[in-house]
Amino acid sequence: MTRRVSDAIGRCELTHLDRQSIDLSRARAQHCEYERALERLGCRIEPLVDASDLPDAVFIEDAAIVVDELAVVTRPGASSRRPEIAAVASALDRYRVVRRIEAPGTVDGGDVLVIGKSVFVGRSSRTNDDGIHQLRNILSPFGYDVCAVQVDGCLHLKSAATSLSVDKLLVNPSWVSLDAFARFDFVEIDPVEPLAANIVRVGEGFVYPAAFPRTLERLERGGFRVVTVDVSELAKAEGAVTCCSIIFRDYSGTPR
Ligand code: CIR
Repeated sequence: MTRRVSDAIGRCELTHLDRQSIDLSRARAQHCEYERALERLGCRIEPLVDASDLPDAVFIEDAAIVVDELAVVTRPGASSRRPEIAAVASALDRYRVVRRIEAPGTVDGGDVLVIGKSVFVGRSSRTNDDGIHQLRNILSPFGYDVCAVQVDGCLHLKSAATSLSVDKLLVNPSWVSLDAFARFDFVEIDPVEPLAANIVRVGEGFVYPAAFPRTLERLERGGFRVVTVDVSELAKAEGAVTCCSIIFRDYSGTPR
């Protein structure tokens, strides 16, 4: 599931970056390139309704967490982003039972790293303890182990750690303690590319920003099959690659 780049992206939330002008048509072209890369890895793209007045709507990952058994629609930490969730909830309703994070809880999907039945949740400027508690209550009956992880110096947990396989993570250890991930092996980003720990995994294929050639070299040396995309305009809005999609299995039409 993806959502088109809003006309209003120039008014996006920014936490760690200074505002730079974003070329809208270039951002849209890059977003299309990203969607094509996902298709090459076997995804079917379902674009959501336009949200021309919602600056950050393209970063759809933050609006929901989808696992096999259900979807959890979040309550984003930035209040400007809360109007994004209505359309995401109704689109997901066709695929999953939908649960919600309620006030005073806040969760951004960018803080939620799901690997099998392990769910790591960043405690960040966007995701609070009440939100983590609610997420644990929703997911634990389905056998998920929800573990809070402190995140410092970056926007979301997935700015600091994403999955390369069931037992290997791509990490920036300056932003998250690796103690939380005791059972994992790691590929560390090249230190001159601090934002390089965010990668999209679809099965054994990957979509990754072209902006991090040194870390890409480490990944390729490790045998990972990576498709690169230029997402430089979206990066000006503090968007990474995982945040531009919600990836899940389509069981609709399959009796479960
Ligand atoms: C925000 O600050 O909310 C957006 N400008 C960027 C969100 C990026 N989301 C993500 O990495 N999951």
